[in-house]
Amino acid sequence: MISRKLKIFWGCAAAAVLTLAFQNCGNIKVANPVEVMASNAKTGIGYFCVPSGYTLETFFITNLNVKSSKYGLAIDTDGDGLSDAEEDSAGYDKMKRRSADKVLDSICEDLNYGVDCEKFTLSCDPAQSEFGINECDKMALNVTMNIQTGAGIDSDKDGIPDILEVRINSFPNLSDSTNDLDFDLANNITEAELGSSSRLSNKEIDPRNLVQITKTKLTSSPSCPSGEYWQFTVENLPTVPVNAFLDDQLSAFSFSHAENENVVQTFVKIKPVSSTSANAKTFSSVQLVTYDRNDVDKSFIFDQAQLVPSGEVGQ
Ligand SMILES: [Ca+2]
Ligand SMILES: [Ca+2]
Ligand SMILES: [Ca+2]
Ligand SMILES: [Ca+2]
Repeated sequence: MISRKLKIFWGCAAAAVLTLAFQNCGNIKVANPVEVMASNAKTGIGYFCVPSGYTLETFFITNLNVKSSKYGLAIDTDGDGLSDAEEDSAGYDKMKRRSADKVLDSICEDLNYGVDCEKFTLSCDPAQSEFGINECDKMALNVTMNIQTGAGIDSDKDGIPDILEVRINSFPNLSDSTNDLDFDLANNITEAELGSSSRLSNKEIDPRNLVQITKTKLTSSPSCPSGEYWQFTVENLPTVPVNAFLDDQLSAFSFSHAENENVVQTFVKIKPVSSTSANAKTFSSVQLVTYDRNDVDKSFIFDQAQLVPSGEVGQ
C-alpha cells in the first residue's frame, strides 16, 4: 500500500511541477462515502472591517463536518478532512483527528504527500493552531523547509490557507489558487469557497451540497470609517446530523462538538494595499451550528468579533 502511494505521489508531484493542467491525480477512494443524501442548509450574514492600508484578499467559510461528493454529502465527525466512510475504509480512527497522534489524517491519506504516519518519528509540537494545523502537519506537508513568515498558515501565499488546501486537495506548497485541475471552470479559490474538491468536477456535485457565498464591499459605515467594509452573505451552508466528538488534542480552538452540532470555521486574509514590507494578516473563527432535523431554524450569524488574529504571512 505504501509503495503504491509513493509511486502515485511521485507521479502527481512531477505532474504538479511540469503539467499542472494536464494531470488529474484523482482521489483513489474505495468506499462509497455517502451517509447523507440531502442537507439542511443554513444561511448567514457577517461583516468585516478591514483596517486602513489593507484590502481583502480572501474569505472562506467551511463546515468541517461535511464533505461534498458526487454521491451526496458525507459526514466527517472529527473534522479532519476525511469522511467517516473514508476513515473506516482506509483504517483510520473516525473519532480522532490524528489517528497515529502526530499528523492530521487527511494529510496522511493525501496521495500528494505519501506520508507514512505510523512511522512518523520526528519530534514536533502537537498543539493545534487556530487553523487546526500543528508542527507535525507542517513537517508532513513539507512547508517548513523555507523558514518564512506564514509557514503552515498560507505557506505558498496564494490566498488559500494550508488547512483548506488539504481539504480541497490542492497544493499547500505551490501557488496554485488560479489553477483548475479538474477542468470545471472553478479555480482553486472558488473550489475553496464552495467547499469542493479541486480534483472532482463540480458538474458531478449537486449545487445544494456546496457552500454559496456573496462578498459585497459596502460603501461606508460609522463603525468602519476608514477601511474597506465587507458584507459576507452565506446563501447556502450544508449541515449534517452527526455524533458528538471530543477533540483530545491541544487547540487554540476546540473542534469538539455535541450530537448534531456542526463546527463551522471562517477564514479571512487581508493584505497591504501597496507593496510594503508589511505582512498579510489572517483571522479565523469557529462556531457551532446545530443541524435542525425539521429544517426550521435556517439562519445563523457570524461577526467580526468572533474572528481572532491567526497569524501573519510574508509578502
Ligand atoms: Ca474524519
Ligand atoms: Ca480521523
Ligand atoms: Ca495557500
Ligand atoms: Ca476546478
